[in-house]
Amino acid sequence: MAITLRLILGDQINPRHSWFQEQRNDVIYVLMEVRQETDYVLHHAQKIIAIFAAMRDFARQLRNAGHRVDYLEIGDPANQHCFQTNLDTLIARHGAVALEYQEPDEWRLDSQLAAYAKGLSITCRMADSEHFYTGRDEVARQFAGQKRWLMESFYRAMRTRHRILMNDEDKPHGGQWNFDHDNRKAWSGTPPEPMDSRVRHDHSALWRAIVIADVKSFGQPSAGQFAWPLNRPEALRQLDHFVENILPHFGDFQDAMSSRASRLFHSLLSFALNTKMLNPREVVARAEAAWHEGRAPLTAAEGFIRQILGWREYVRGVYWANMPGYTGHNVFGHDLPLPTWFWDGETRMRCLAHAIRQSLEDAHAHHIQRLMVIGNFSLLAGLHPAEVHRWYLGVYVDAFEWVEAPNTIGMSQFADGGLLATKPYVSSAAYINRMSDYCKGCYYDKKLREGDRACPFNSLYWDFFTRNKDTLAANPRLGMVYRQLNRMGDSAVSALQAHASGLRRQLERL
Ligand code: FAD
Ligand code: DLZ
Ligand code: SF4
Repeated sequence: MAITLRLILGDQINPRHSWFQEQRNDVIYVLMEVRQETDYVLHHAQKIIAIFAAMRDFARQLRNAGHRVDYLEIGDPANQHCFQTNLDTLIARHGAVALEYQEPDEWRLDSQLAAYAKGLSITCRMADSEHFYTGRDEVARQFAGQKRWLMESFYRAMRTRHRILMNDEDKPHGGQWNFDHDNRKAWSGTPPEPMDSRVRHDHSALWRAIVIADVKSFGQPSAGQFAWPLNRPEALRQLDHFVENILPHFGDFQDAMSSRASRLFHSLLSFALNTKMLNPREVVARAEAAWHEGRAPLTAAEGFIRQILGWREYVRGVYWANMPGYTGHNVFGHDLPLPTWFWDGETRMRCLAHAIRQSLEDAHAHHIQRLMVIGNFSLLAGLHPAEVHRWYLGVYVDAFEWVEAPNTIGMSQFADGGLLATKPYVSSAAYINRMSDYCKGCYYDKKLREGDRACPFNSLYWDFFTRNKDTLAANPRLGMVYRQLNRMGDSAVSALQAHASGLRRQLERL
């Protein structure tokens, strides 16, 4: 029998892919737990466990459905921990005449597998992953010849093309494309944060295998009480729970933060989406239906759909249009190393202590913690964007480079000079105080700009705009900032800069 090997990567856990809809004796599915993937960046323990557990469960499902599977575990002595060498062995072992793989989402693996395929003497084919709304180059095609790319224009085109939240006259429901201005309430404790109803797993045995294989990691493994979904049925249950109980509040509190709540009204669906257990179309359809049926307000449904139909597809397009090279951008020439408290949360800045500790405990933080606390500080302080990128890529359970890098390098660090975002997302303490309870009880004073107890965000904010005047002053969205800076006068600005320089010299002690 002429055997075809089909490689399934750790973020391709999609039982609805057309590959699996027919049973073929001449196809062997291969999955492998390899050091090349665990080690390309230092990973959070939960990310490694979540991927391996999902891969193992997927292999089990495939076998139960009658498919042939060859699975290489992390501790298998035959495992050479590299896709090419393992594939060479498997091709020889099974006498395979063809290799197929689904399009990888990361440039790194895409080019690695393409180079490998070129050198093979057997047939090799890359299949569609059947997941995204858009092809890799669709965003680039929409903006061909245009200097400025805008997520909002892309999002409107997607709404129109896929007829999502559109009326019969092809106009957006509610007369507006975007309800962003309604999505900015702070959270005072009401309504209460929803219960976390996710199924818990005991992955202690898997964790032991990972440790025995000497895979390096950081963060809490939480192996005995593991919360990330194992498979599609669990992800669907999580989606149901979110749509029925949480989505109605998503819009109002989308940008809120709290020291008393880690999840607030976010979906926690990014891991299930990025590993393809869930398809973005079904998630969007559920949110749209909840609005149609009167179970969620339009502001909430639109806000949630914008993240998936808009941002998620858009950042992927930016990634493929700019790789390789995107992760090396550093328009401000920032070069400071990450303070060691990025690895334990031991800082007196209450906002950062909470967001970082939560990231280390849960392998998750919601968008505003990632953007306006950790990312905001990193940019204002002048941390090296490639180091910040590696931290984000390692720490979050949903982090895969195609989505993490544009968010970190582009949206959060503005290191690409504005390819993705129209202005840097930075703020002083005033914004963090408005959107959270972090500043109450913080060692630092949110109102002070200078002195030992002054909130570091304040002087760093003004110093950032002063240092980077040449790059930023012409940006029309920053006119107000520069007018305010001009009004402050040279000596006040110099004093703030001196204070900020002092802070940057002692980041470890903040
Ligand atoms: P929700 O708030 O419930 O949003 C619903 C879904 O929308 C998410 O599951 C996600 O699929 C999508 N989404 C929301 N915002 C974005 C966005 N900006 N870009 C792409 N998709 C989005 N998201 C990742 O999936 N992986 C990452 O590695 C990642 N890194 C980030 C790094 C930085 C610096 C920032 C600022 C954001 C990053 N994001 C990343 C985007 C966002 O923070 C996460 O998608 C979100 O926090 C996941 O939690 P959730 O599922 O509860 O999201
Ligand atoms: C993230 C990850 C990890 C930690 N380990 C593996 C692995 O051992 N085997 C595998 O097939 N995939 C793994 N992954 C997911 C891949 O890194 C992911 O498929 C690529 O980055 C493409 O997006
Ligand atoms: Fe963060 Fe400053 Fe507020 Fe403290 S005062 S929580 S450091 S913003």
